[in-house]
Amino acid sequence: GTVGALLVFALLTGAQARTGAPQTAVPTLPPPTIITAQPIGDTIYPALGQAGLDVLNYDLDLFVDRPGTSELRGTAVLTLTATQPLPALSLDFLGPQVLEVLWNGLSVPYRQDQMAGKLTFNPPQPLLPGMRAEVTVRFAGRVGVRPDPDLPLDVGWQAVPAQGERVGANFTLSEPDGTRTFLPVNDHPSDPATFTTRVTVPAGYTAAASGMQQSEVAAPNGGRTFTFVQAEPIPTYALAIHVNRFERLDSPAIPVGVGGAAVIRRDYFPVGIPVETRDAYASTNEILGVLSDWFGPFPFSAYGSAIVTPRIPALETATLSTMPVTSSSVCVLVHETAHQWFGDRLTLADWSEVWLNEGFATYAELLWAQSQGENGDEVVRGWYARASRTATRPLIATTERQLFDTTAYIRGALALHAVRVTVNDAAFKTYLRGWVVEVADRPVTTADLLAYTRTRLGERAWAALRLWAESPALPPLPAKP
Ligand code: MET
Repeated sequence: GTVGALLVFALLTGAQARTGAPQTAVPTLPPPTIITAQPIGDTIYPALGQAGLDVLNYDLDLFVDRPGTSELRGTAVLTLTATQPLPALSLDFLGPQVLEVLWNGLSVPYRQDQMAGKLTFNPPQPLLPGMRAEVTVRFAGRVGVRPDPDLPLDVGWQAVPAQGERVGANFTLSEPDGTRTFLPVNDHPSDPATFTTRVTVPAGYTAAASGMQQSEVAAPNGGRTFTFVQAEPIPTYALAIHVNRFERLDSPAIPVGVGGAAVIRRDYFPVGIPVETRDAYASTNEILGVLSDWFGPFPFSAYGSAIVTPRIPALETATLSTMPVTSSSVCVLVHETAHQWFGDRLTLADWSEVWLNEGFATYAELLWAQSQGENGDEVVRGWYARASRTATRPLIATTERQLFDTTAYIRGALALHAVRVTVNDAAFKTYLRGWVVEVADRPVTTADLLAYTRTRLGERAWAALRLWAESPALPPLPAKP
């Protein structure tokens, strides 16, 4: 936790400092300016993000000239505001060389520290609460993934080389902090933002991204530029970008949105994958129907999946779940679809709270099974047996390795079941729907859920959740009294 205390950046102290105005002869450097930017203070990732920075929108213009490689060039325009005066700005960026940083259109000096993964600069005046600014970052080069033995995969911009009949492809798989491998971002779920994503790809390729497709236009040499608008704020890791030779399958829109609004339905299947891969996705509309009954209106205006060929975990990228061929089952699809509410719409205040995503998404698998006529006891007993076989811990994670462990998923789901058995299903449904509304405009914590549970359902439900959240040992199997 000491890295979280304060990050100090020496700005303009020599070779690493660049100016965005190369036409000016390099002047004598001004005296070294020491600027400070404090990270958000995440308990698992203490260096991520900047405290007091609020990114409202990311406008991205990306060029994938050679799909299947790690080459990426582009421009990110961030619309920023602040919740405290910020004399220095510090974005998370592990990506390639930055070519230019503009502050409201004017070039500013910057420092790119690839070791720390920070792109730091001083605006001409501090960014004050209530002010808005636009920062433009232009970059080009090789982007990568962030290797990490404590995560189930290397997160970030994935490159899938051509193989046999299949062309090279790229996609994002970024939870928890992979977006910074290819974009300058405030890379923390407590600062969700909207996105406009323009992706230019070579002839024969399709780009897909989170949000609604706004246009597809011709680009030089037979290429195409696809533009997507993600109009509702999402955490940075939930941004999907896919480049592949895709077949897009459009299905009838389904009226499960806010106020019964139609949710656009489209799925992207890479050309050449086994045709049975598609079977699970035929259930998407039914899944949306069942889950919106329990959780309330679907929070986005489109939903579907983009299928990828590497054997990796699935991810709940917003409006467009990223689904490996090897995870193309209804159960995984239910889980990722539930995350659209829990993770993408409701966002985490801290990575240690990730069970609030995974526990709810796992619980959705039981709700789905019951909607298909199963009574569910077997699912719960199976979960309990699994949790009993594994080391357990209180729900709030204390290490990175715990983020996606059995406790986060299974004990998290059992905790919700422990709440459910204290009330009837109608009350439980109102409780789930209310939670989505209650915390819609701030990142969530376990403390929030406990307080909400006590207010909504009373002492017994609260005590049950508290036991499941806090007990060092595994509490007894939840059962109806
Ligand atoms: N949130 C994902 C899931 O359980 C896991 C991502 S692993 C970094 O669906």
